[in-house]
Amino acid sequence: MSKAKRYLVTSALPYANGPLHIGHLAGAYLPADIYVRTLRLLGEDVVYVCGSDEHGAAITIRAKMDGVSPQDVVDKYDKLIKETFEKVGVSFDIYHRTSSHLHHETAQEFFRDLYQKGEFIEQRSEQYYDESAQQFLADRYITGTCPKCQHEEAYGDQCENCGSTLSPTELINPKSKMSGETPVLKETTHWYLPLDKYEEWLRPWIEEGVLNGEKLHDPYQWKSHVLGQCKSWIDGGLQPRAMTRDLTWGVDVPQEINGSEGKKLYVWLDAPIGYISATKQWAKDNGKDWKPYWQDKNTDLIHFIGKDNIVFHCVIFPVILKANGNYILPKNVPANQFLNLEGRKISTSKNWAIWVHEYVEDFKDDPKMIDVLRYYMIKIMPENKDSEFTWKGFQEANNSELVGTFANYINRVVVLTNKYYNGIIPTINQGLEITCSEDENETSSFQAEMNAVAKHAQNIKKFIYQFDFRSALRELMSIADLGNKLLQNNAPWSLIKTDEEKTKVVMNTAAQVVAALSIAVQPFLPKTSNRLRDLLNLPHVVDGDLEKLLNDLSKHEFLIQEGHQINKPTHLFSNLSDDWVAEQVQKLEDSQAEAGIQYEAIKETATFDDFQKMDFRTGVILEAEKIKKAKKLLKLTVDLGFEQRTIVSGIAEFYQAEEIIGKEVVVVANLAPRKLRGVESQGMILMAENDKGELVFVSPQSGFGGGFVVR
Ligand code: B3M
Ligand code: ZN
Repeated sequence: MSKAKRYLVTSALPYANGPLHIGHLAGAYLPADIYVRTLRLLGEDVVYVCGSDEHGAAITIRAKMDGVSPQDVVDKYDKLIKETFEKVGVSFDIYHRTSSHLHHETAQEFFRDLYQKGEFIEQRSEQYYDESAQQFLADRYITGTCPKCQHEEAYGDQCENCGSTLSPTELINPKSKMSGETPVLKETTHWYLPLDKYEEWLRPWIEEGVLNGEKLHDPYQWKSHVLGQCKSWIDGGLQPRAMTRDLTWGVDVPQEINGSEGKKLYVWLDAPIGYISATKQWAKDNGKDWKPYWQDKNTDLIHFIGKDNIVFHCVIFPVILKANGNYILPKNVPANQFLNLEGRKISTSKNWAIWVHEYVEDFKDDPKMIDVLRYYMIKIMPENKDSEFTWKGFQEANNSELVGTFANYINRVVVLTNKYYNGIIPTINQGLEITCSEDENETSSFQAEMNAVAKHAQNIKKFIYQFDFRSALRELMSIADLGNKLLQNNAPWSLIKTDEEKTKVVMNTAAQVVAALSIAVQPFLPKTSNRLRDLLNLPHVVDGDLEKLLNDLSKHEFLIQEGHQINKPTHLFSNLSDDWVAEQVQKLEDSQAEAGIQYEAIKETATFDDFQKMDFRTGVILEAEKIKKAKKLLKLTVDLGFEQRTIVSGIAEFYQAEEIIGKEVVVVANLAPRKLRGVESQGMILMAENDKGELVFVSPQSGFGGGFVVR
């Protein structure tokens, strides 16, 4: 495979149904931003596209909850999301949106092409229909119990708990998200993409990188968890998948197609095409040709996403691109795993999240805090496994690394250069020996130290090409470490008393290290790069400057010239106190508590007659045991006094089996029995959710606050 002539980089289009949280940033945006910034600094031709994903259930359910139109929802959040990305320095070449006319046109062209090529299977089938909302229900409009892991909030197309791909009719106890009622099955026609038909080329393309006998990518450069998910999806048997839905909001199925009335494109057909329409818009805005970026095999197409989007980017979208016939396929899909927060999953509904726009607002008077957030998020980036954001960890990364290593080093060089040479970079005799930064017992030289810096700078480039951003960041910090040791081992503050010429070599070399940092830091901490360049009285970094740095280092060229005047010292970062950490944690808990009073949208009004049908009985738990491979379920034997019941209850995350034996409980005794993990459950235990989102028993003695759920 030859080296790419150009790059088309995408980040997952965020649903415009709410603000961004730090998990989004760490997943699909920060890694992509570092990658494209590095490519630009290496002089590569790269276009980075994204935009708001404005269709699908995520939008219409939000609109219903807020009592506004879907367009109102997307207009509000498209604006907020776009501004937020700008403020944290995610440097798209275009941030577009899928409600645009150009996108609708592009998506319809794709559909028409697939239809005319006969790629679709037209199929009448039964779909869930909500009789009170008077509409068919697409996948995300239906929730129910996952047949694979019993997760009770699984969606019609996917269970986010175990990652299984589902179809709505597989859900146990399906409920409509529009009305809360049980939907009915109704006949409708849709156009299906026969994914099974493409397995023949899909499998070798994914597993070996080979398509029609040509090696297109190296699967060993793909993340193992990405390949693993694709393989299990293909091994599980690809099924025909409906590419249209009965919806009122989305891209219309081209109206010339018979039966298209009231039909929209499935959001996962339309959204990835958003990358192409965004590129078209970028080309229009910049007088460029979009086609080479999507249709020339010398382009590397890279999709940055979160792990829940792997199958759509590695299977469905490539199938659509290949079926069209004019498009390249992705070179890599470096999906990240998930970021957790203070020991818990980030949860929008429970407001357990750090909202990026709120962080930006909180620290709007302290711009360096944007780069502190970027730094810590790169340091803990969930590249190959889920990782954890803690405010304590945030403080440690800032205080010991950004302040202790990076900023202190730079400050010492600037202070001493101003003190000894009035801020003028000294002229040196490069032949003089100095003490080695790596080993205080070894001698070194200007050239040797530049070689050491060059090694780390080359490693930054290597790791970024491998999408290993954590290692790349460590290499950046190794350059600052090298500088610190150069000063420590040569002690210019003493050396100047005995050997001025040698001191000049040490201080000039130290200044070159600072100049190298000012360029190499830019992809990670763009604001810091600009502030550091200002401190050095040098122009801000521009495209090609990393390539120039690597060349200059290899030839021992000065990065900052002898005689150059730098500015007075200023602190790039400052320590964060324990009180500051406590304040952030408190803020998080307060916002979570507030959320506690924002119940899930209250369901449709239940009439008294509805409630009358429920038969509540008291009981005592006689036996309790975990159910194998079902992390949330306990199998209970409950004595109702007049009979004993077996009841399966989703409380295993909150209670140990042995601790609830003997507990008095309230049972919903007249629910239809249902099988969960092979066990027939004959009723439900009444539970209440407290303000921490934990489940507590509604017992015959105790009262309870807040809304209640039945488990
Ligand atoms: N809108 C975001 C998500 O599932 C989804 C990505 C689309 S990328 C084409 O989190
Ligand atoms: Zn599941």
